[in-house]
Amino acid sequence: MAQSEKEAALAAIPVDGDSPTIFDKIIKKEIPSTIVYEDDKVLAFRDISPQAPTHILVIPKVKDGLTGLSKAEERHVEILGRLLYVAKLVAKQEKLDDGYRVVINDGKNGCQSVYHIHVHVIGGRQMNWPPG
Ligand code: TR5
Repeated sequence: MAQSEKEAALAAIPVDGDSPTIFDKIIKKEIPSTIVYEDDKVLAFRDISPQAPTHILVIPKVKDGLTGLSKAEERHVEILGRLLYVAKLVAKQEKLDDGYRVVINDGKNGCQSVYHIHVHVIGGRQMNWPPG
């Protein structure tokens, strides 16, 4: 049986600093992904296990210690802003004109499974609140 998102998150071992994750291989194009946006600093690609008709991950190309939001420092302010701006750009590109959800999972309780900061852009259906 396939591992659920929650099981994957609980099983994930947080990595420190700049230790590589699967996202490094996606950035280097060593493993395939469906890229929907790319610039010199940011990559956005479709989530392999979509939770809605549109589910995109927006990541920095250079992690610079930013394994998750809780590790953010002053030097990360610019890239954090850029990740959110690109989230907006891809939502527009995907025509999520009726709205969408932007999520950053952090740590075990936040169900983070990949320790390279990423912004989920999820849309194409009605979201619920509160989240589970
Ligand atoms: O749980 P968090 O917030 O850490 O989100 C990590 C996300 O990465 C999940 O939604 C996964 O489905 C997604 N993911 C994991 C892999 C992967 C991916 N998205 C695209 N391509 C992927 N590959 C090739 N390999 C993964 N292990």
